[in-house]
Amino acid sequence: MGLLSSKSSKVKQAQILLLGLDSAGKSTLLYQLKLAQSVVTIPTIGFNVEMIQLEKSLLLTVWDVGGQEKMRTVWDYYCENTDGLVYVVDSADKRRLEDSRREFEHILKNEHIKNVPVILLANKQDIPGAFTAEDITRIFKVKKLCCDRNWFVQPCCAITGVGLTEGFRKLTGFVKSHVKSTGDTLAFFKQN
Ligand code: G3D
Repeated sequence: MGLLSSKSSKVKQAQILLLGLDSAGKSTLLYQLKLAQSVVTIPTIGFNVEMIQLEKSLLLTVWDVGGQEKMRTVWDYYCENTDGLVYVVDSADKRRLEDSRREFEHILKNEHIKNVPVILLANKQDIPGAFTAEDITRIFKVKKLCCDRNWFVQPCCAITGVGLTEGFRKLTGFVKSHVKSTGDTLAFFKQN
């Protein structure tokens, strides 16, 4: 992981949509990935954008749109030109798990992200009693809902960073094969 170096002029850019209910851990994981350290977060208002590069040739531009109820109504508008979806679940929030599942099911119906690869991050695995990645796979009916695309459910802890790189590496691989199979092209990243 790291920022673009001045030599990487041939880097392609993929647009990644990062969704999940508020407090799922999106801001924390973005900063953790970016800085490899935990930071104090404030609820996402509007959106955060971060660039993450796990491979020399591919830069992920990650859009964290925010998960509060009023922001969920605009998730659909961000789907256009998306190359990959990362959906973050607070695996310990049993009260809102059904809300999260319902939003997940809804967003997958968006035409713009049809067949687009999905990584579900089963976050907050450090909290005792949290649902496991297997539980989340079953409860979210991922096999059924994502039968038309590549998907993976990655257990993680955004505070420590455990599992994050693995999840985003998996996504990078999926995005590359999706682009190849659809014949789509990714834009080159333009440096100033
Ligand atoms: P959001 O961007 O999805 O809205 P945040 O969520 O990243 O702001 O995280 C919401 C709260 O969950 C934060 O706590 C954050 O520290 C916590 N959190 C995020 N990931 C994890 C995790 O993996 N484990 C645990 N235990 N907590 C996590 P505060 O207290 O700042 O509200």
